Amino acid sequence: MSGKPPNMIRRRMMLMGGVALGVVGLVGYQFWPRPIRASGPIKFDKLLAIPPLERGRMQNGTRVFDLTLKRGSTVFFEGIRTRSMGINADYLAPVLRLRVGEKTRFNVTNDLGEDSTLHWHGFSLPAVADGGPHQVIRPGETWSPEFTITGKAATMWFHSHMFHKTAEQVWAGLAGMAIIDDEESDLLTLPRNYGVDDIPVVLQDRLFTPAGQMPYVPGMRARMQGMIGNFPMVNGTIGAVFPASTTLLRMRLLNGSNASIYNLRFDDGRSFLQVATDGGFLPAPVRRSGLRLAPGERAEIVVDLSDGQVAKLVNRGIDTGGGMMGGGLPDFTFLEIRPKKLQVPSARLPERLTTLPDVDPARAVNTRRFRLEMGMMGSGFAINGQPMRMDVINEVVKVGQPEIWEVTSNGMLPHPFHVHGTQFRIIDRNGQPPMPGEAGLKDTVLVNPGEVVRILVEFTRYTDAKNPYMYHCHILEHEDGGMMGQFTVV
Ligand SMILES: [Cu+2]
Repeated sequence: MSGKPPNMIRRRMMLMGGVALGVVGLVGYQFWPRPIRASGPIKFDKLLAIPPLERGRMQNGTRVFDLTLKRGSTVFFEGIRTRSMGINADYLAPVLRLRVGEKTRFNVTNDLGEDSTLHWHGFSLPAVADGGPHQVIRPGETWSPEFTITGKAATMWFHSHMFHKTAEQVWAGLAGMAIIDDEESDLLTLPRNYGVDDIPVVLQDRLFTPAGQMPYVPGMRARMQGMIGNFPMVNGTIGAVFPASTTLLRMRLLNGSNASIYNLRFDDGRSFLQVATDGGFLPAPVRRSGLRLAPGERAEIVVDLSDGQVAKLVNRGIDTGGGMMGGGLPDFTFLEIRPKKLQVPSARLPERLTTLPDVDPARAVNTRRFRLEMGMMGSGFAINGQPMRMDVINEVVKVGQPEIWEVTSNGMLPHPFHVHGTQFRIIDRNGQPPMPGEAGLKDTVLVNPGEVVRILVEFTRYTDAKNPYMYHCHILEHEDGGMMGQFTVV
């Protein structure tokens, strides 16, 4: 692991922080941003923010959501208002509750004063409703994509996908979680009382200045490895505590950071059960003691709190594979879960959760290769030698024909590869079948240096010769830099 302060910005911040601390003391701020360190400097004394549930309204058989992208200010540190962006909120968004089979419309109004988009990450939908770089919402305009929710019960998310501005706008807060239910999830005896035993856990880190702002100013290193923060947060709460009233707690983990790959575990080493990947339930719960979650990925876990002991969700720094370049993250705590004295006993978890078809690469009619490329100096981002260009369609895929996509990278950094408009399955990593925890439906897969990752991709429903979907690295600085391509489904 690599626990040293990873860059000069951070060291300079510490110095500036020291100088400014005196000044701040004078004006009476009670808390001061400090760099990420082993859970020390952050006081865990704030209730975890649980975003309100938004169920929309029914209008002629369509579920309708009114969403506004806006600027706001957020109190991350007592006494300091930090400029931020959000969706019907000052930072992040309400959790949208959706249902498989329901026709759904989102009226997305842009009050930011700058161009933006809203991408439905993980959803199978028509390309024109995807919210990628081509569905720009101009300031003051409203964009109203409409589609039927398909697939399975899952934890999805949505975020800005504005070309060259995704990293900056997501950093400011333009992202949120969506929970999809279906008939299968209705019947499972999993914790599902929102905010009580079933909680959203949006994991992020942000780099705060001594004045408590989080401007998006990537230096050369950040353009190369992505913007890494000095404070971890959960649902926008720094130093979050969740009082748990039940013996089992379901946590819907989403890595909503720009660039950080989190190595999650509990501080006391307790194991937990993973019940879902990006696109829905695993066939059966998988017992794990740690979980690596890259930007864009989700995992649902259930943790047993019946021992009544505090459980801290922590990042344990390991080398991300980049060596000096990758840097890795130090150890820190995201969240303290404090069981209440009187615990409500939870129902036993089911042994089977869903059925998934076997991954059969023999079904594939075609193989495509994607080589993720970057140069040394925070430039040269490309896929197969081609940096993202809005007017170039890189691939044309036939509907209903499964394909093998073989993904590799040229450099020393791991890259989370995300495909729009579908859920895929991992065939293998360097010839080895995926571990049980990623053997389910996926839309984002981490490609480690030197690794050949093969995925089975299929588009079954929508065709559009004109409007493309995207595939890209979900390290947002890499994406904005050009590690992205476009494909149509015909
Ligand atoms: Cu990348």
